[in-house]
Amino acid sequence: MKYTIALIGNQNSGKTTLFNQLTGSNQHVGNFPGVTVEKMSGIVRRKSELEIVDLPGIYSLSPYSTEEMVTLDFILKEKVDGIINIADATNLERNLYLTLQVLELGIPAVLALNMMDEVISCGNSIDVRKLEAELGIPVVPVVASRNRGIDDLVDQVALVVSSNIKPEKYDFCTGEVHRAIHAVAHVIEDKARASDLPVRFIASKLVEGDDRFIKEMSLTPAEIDIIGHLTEEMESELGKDRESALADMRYEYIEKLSADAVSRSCSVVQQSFSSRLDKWLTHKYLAIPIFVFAMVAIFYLTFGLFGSWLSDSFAGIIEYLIMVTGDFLDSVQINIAIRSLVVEGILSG
Ligand SMILES: Nc1nc2c(ncn2[C@@H]2O[C@H](COP(=O)(O)OP(=O)(O)O)[C@@H](O)[C@H]2O)c(=O)[nH]1
Ligand SMILES: [Mg+2]
Repeated sequence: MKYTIALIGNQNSGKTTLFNQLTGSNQHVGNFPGVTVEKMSGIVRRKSELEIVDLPGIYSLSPYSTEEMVTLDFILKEKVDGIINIADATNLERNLYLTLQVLELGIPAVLALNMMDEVISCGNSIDVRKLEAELGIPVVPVVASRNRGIDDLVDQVALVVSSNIKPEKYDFCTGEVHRAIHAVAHVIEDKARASDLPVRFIASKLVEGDDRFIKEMSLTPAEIDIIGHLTEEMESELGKDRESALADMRYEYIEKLSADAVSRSCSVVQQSFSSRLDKWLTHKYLAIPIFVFAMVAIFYLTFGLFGSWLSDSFAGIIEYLIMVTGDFLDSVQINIAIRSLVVEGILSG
């Protein structure tokens, strides 16, 4: 039996490094059909029944970029048997966003926590067992660049795919989002199954506003109407749009999870500062006032404070020049007309 495993993760999470460790030189380069996105595949060294496909680096399974669409199409159309989701453990919160979407796919998956060397050398620690219990899939700490944890990862992957062990959990939402997703799942259930699409994942997509799969499932106008209505209800109850509702729900869950499972004695100050800054600069209501304030401040500094300092210092220099030149011309007893021309004409002018 041969199994196809998709390797997915954020950019710079160490995907290519891990891919190389897993496959050695057994690699094959190709393209995804119709796009110029490179597709690397290779056979796992110790387990030749596992074929790994290194997919493009992505941050979510939403259709925001070609890479994200290519990845999702590949996973759904090629019917991959399993997923290795690699996460940069030094940046766990951002990386887990993709993980929550992966779990909804209902495909056997393993989370590879990469860059554990950096987490440890920084003095932090991650409770892997807690993560595993909360996420409902095997979590394996690895250091891809030093070939650590790779054998364990391969064993876990072989186990989940050969026994078809699907993620135990996929429901991370509460309240209005929960209600909307479940109601939509109920509406589409039969047709999604008939089209061999993961019900829960597609329900979240529809609530999020991603309509890509409507055609494939041949939903009726009445069904589409119901979905629209359920989503609008959720938006008005929560007072935010559908995309924010889902993103906020995922981040809330992740924040709680990482507060439980990650202990930080060293904080990556720069990262948290820039992400905090980002949060304000891209805030829904505050972004524009902050932008206007920044522009006014720059304008004031240039033409106000700094400008007046510049013109004051310039005037001071000229006055000094007039005085020095006048004294000099007096001392050499130059013609009064020339002195007047230089001092009152040229310099003062
Ligand atoms: N410290 C450390 N660095 C790693 C590890 N894995 C990968 N890297 C480095 O992280 C960077 C990005 O890795 P790469 O495999 O190109 O990431 P990709 O964008 O996900 O394919 C490279 O400089 C790697 O050498 C790891 O476990 N620990
Ligand atoms: Mg890469």
